[in-house]
Amino acid sequence: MPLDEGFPPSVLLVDDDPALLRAFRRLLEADGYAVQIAADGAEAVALLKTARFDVVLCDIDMPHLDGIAVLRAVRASDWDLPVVLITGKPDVRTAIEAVELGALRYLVKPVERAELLATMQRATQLRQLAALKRQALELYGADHFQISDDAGLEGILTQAIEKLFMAYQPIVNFAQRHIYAFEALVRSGEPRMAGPGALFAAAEKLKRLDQLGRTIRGKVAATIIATPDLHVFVNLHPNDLQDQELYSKDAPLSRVADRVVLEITERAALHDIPDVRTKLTKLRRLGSLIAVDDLGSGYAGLASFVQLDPDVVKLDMSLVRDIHKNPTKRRLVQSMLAVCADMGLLLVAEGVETIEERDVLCEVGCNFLQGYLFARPQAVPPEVSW
Ligand code: G
Ligand code: MN
Repeated sequence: MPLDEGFPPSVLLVDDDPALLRAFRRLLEADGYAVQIAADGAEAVALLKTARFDVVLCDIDMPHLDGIAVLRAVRASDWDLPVVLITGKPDVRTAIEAVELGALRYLVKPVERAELLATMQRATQLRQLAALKRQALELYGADHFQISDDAGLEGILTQAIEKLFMAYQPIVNFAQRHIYAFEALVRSGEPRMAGPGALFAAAEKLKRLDQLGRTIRGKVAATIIATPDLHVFVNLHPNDLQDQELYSKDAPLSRVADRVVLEITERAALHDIPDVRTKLTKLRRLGSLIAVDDLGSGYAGLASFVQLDPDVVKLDMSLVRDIHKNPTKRRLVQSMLAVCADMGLLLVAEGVETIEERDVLCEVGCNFLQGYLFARPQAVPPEVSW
């Protein structure tokens, strides 16, 4: 799939074995890629400085500068460039380093033709998604909220957690006039910390994020247990991923995990969280699906998207707002839908407020919608008037 209309995806191919270099090059060119070759790590690093590539396919075992060093050089400046590593001598140390540095795949020689081409296709799709996200971010920026400096913060947070409740907003399949699920959104009856921004800022400052996350999950679990057939999207804060309670079989939300989609926002970086992949595997084993939230708003690089390997993608509402007046947004959303469909991901558009926005989203084929147009978040999961 071309990244720029009319241009084939460009690949930097690095291997110190000339025969393999020739064989891979022939294979990739036959599959429609534009290939540049480098015979060692140093040459690859030099090329990376002068040319733009969509994917790097690199041997690990090379003299002087090996594949891991090339990957490190890429990551020093670019978290979005997919790097596929190949090795004849797989070992745990390089595999771990490869994952930590956000390598897309670690292939072991001899590499099957089909596996290589499938990996390259996925790499190209991810590169395309990353490029679209960057465009969205450049066009529509990101929001910030302010952290309050109030001395009485501790007491206010305690009050706010006591008065915590969840509001539920439907995610609809509009084509079928059917409620697909609900997103649970945290609210508090304490007016000084009524919403997630203020609650999480205070909890972070006071190191009470575990308490806040557990309270939220406990409330959602209670509602799910009490409501037959209720499926809920639950927002996770990056801190929640560090809390062992999240992974416990006996935790309230784990007991209903097959009715839960966990949303992880793009707004926060996941680089500092160790073993994200293992953590998500545990959550999937408990029965949850994973969604990337606020796509198109965050600074998170491609590596975090790969690590999350989501089932669902939620488009940030900045891409939905006034989409009927803005052909660039429309094209961007259409392209994101195409990539998500290719990757087998469900795309949900958030923050739909008007009939005009809804109609354009439907026209481009985005059927899963959420927003005030259908229902405001409410303490009792609301009905939708179509
Ligand atoms: O980051 P996340 O996508 O989880 O946050 C969703 C937030 O957006 C919630 O606070 C919710 O109340 C709000 N929201 C939901 N629907 C709409 C909408 O149609 N318009 C606007 N402006 N906000 C919305
Ligand atoms: Mn969300």
